[in-house]
Amino acid sequence: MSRKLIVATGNRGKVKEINAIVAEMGFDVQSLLDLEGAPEIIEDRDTFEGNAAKKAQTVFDVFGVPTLADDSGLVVDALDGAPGVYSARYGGPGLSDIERYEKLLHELRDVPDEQRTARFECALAFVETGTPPRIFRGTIEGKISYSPSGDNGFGYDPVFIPIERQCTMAELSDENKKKISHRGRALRAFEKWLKQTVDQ
Ligand code: ITT
Repeated sequence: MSRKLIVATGNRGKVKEINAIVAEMGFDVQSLLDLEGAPEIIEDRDTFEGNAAKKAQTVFDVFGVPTLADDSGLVVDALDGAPGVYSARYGGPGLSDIERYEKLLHELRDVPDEQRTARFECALAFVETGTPPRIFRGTIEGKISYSPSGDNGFGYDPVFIPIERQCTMAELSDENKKKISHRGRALRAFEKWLKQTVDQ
């Protein structure tokens, strides 16, 4: 019988990317988009790890099912690390993904190429019965483009050029994004740990 897992996110882009990987691991997955009675979670921690742990623990406490949460964002060096943990709320509530990355491009309009360095970071937190949250991390380095390009992925993907690539993250296939992305890397760390705990 497959093992149940709740993916504690309501972000459709994340659900798609995470489900593709954890379903392959043999989990019977549900996200907050499938569940009624999901708690509201105030993301008030100042690190990706802190917010991921809070999301996973809060959802686990309500449903009692092993839970994986993702907190992630874009860290831009020329903006002293912004938007960082505020990536989903950058520019204020109610903006679309497009309005948010347009604001970012506007803020960086006078920043020269060599200073446009940035990275996506992801912290995954996994909670199951009787354990504190376990954290898995992933990062991808890159640069912010001057204009958006591509329509795959979500969020800031159209304006992020991964290091050693000539295109934005939104121009990569799902398969190629998974191989190099912050989330793909964190998920592989989670998978490795799971295999080790099963083998013990
Ligand atoms: P949940 O809390 O429900 O998971 P959220 O969108 O609010 O959804 P976060 O607080 O972790 O999640 O914010 C992450 C934001 O960072 C996300 O909304 C995107 O704007 C951006 N982001 C994270 N991963 C990304 C990716 O792979 N590609 C593009 N943008 C990404």
